[in-house]
Amino acid sequence: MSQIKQIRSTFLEKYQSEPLLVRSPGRINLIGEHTDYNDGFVLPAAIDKYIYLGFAKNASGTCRVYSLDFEEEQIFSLEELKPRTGWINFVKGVVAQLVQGGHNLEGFDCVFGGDIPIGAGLSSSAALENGVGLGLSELFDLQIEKMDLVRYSQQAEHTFAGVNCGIMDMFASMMGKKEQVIRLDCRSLEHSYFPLELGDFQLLLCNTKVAHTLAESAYNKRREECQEGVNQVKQQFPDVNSLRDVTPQMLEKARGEMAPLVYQRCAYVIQENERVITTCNALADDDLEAVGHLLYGSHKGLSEAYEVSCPELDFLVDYTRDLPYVLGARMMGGGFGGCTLNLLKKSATKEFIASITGAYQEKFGLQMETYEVNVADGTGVFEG
Ligand code: GAF
Repeated sequence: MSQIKQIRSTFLEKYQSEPLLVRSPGRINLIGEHTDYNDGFVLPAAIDKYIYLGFAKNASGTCRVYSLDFEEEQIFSLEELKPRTGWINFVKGVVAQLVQGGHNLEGFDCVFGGDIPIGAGLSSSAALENGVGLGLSELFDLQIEKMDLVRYSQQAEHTFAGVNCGIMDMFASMMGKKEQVIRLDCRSLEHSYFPLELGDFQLLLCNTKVAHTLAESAYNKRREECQEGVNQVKQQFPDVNSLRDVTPQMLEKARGEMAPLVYQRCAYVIQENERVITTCNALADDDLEAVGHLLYGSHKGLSEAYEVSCPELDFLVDYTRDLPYVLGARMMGGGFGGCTLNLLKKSATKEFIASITGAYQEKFGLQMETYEVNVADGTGVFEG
């Protein structure tokens, strides 16, 4: 049964009504990792892997939410909007933001499920948060701007999931456009769309199927290290507000005052920002070989300087280096597991999947998954 049919039939069975339907995508990020919370640049896109959600009012003060994937219902009152554990936080967190934002909510029922692999770094949580925000805005006719919904999703993540994330994931999921990557300035939120024309090449994700527990604490730690770097540079250059404002020369001048690790983290972020700009130029010139080199450069920085990779991700990237049909590869997202992003020749995809899957199985005893993704539209009401 299709996801949509399943949502409808579960909704009817559990809540006896016909739901309003919303579709919310996961995301990839071509390049620009750990730059978003440093006011920098990123180059993400929404993908054709989705969470589908159904909503209906229930004329009470109670919210009943059913997850198809977890086969579990959770119920909460609009009077009691405190974090719990597990998936419900992504729903409750957004509801809390809407209430705090002064929007008039009443009780509702919701059923959701989808095909974004969980824990793969494809932002299933941002997709869920956006879907909840947009769905409730439509259901209660709140007419909330998409950009405000993006902010509510980010705040939900900070306050209910405990991850001090940047804005990239929810922005890409909400604002995505078919066949276009988004060049986003995470400071001003100015953005432009770039057609992703890969010709004989394509993007392929390899899912390590690992999600190391370090991820959340290390993520928050990296943010702190970047902030420490900014504070030190600021002593000599008072106009600096984030790493976005710091040039390599400024960083060198402040180096003496900095712990070596802080310097290393900041240097990575400054270089990665540069790589986003260079990648946009290479895409505009149809120079996919250059894009491939930049992907490898990003991975090296993430692995060696920012230290957010892991043996499984490094193995998958290293494996591609001698393959003539792969132009570039890198870990994608926060790190410590999840997916690598590979830019490779379409005609070699089958051969690539067979050989890398076998090698990964042999090395780690794990069955890797691969996804051929297409770039898709962002969160919206689903009329199908
Ligand atoms: C995670 C975060 F949620 C994003 O905000 C971003 O920082 C990313 O890691 C790293 O680029 O996905």
